[in-house]
Amino acid sequence: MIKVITYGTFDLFHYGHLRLLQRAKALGDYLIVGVSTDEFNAVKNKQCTYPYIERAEIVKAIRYVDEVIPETCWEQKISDIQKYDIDIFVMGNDWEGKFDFLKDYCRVIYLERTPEISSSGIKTMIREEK
Ligand code: C2G
Repeated sequence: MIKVITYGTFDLFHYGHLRLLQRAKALGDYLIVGVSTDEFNAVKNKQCTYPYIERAEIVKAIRYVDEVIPETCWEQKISDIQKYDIDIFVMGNDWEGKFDFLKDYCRVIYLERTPEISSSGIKTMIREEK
């Protein structure tokens, strides 16, 4: 069984997130998603609209996702890859190269980001509609 892992905030879940998870799952048989906790988002300087519990529930409900784990820090990836026996690590290519150090532990694949959509863009659109 080929196991795939990816990580992210997945705030205001949108089509770009869906396509990333869809393509990540297509690379293997089992997809684990590390959803960033609210505390870790503060470390990432990322303002979230939805709290972790809601973001994790939404990701867990996506048909391509087999398991959701909390992402609490930058450093957990290597131990996650070993703990969950991961074959492939996947991220959108806005992270191109940033996780190449994981190549010692599993395959690393960066997937094309979906253009024109982002959680921050959605927030801006809603603000401007007011
Ligand atoms: N993504 C995408 N297309 C978009 C927006 C996002 O493919 N239009 C991808 C990102 O590249 C990422 C995933 O969807 O792989 C989740 O995006 P974010 O929630 O923005 O994740 P991020 O804040 O980049 O956190 O340790 C890794 C970090 O937790 C990644």
